[in-house]
Amino acid sequence: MIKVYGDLVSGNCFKVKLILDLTGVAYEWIHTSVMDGETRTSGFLAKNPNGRIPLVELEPGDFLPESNAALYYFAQGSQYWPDDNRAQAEVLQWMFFEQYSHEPYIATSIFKIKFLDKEHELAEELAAARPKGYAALDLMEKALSGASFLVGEGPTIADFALYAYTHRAHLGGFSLADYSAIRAWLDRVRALPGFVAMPPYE
Ligand SMILES: N[C@@H](CCC(=O)N[C@@H](CS)C(=O)NCC(=O)O)C(=O)O
Repeated sequence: MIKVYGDLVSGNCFKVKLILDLTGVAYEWIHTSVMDGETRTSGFLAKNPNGRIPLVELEPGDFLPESNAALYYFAQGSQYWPDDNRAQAEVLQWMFFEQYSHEPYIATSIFKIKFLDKEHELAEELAAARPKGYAALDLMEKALSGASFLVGEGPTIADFALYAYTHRAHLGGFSLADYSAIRAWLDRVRALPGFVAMPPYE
């Protein structure tokens, strides 16, 4: 059985759970905590030298790191990966955008505030991330105004890649109050059959 090393407080890990739940693939979840240093043990580094979760073990000893690589892998043959090359390129465009223009500002702000508990200590860094995170949200809002999903008519892994940290953006100090198209899109993702929510932040 497929194994996923991850922690459900992480949006990157949640992406993998989401695609597996939505496509009905059975998996074993192996809780691996960043905060307890479990991604940096010699045992874990032997599995993923990059020392990060999520990590998928497809077959014993066959490891696939990177959340968006996992989204791609498990979406093959499903409705969440389009057939058309142009649409595939657009899905990838959003997934690269997520890693370069969204996650580095929104996810890292959540981490600094909620997990490191350093909102005051890191106030300058957080303030610098704020306009960049909002720029990513502005771009998504524009794309989703008049569209149900990011690419084409139905949900794709582009939506799942961006759902992960957008629905928790408030935890990083980003308000979605002015983003009605994003909020409606979040609801559409949540309404997909098989969707299982990320556990609430304690
Ligand atoms: N680009 C990677 C990022 C993975 C990542 O940064 N994971 C964090 C948790 S969300 C982690 O494992 N951090 C542990 C560390 O850096 O030591 C992905 O999308 O999977």
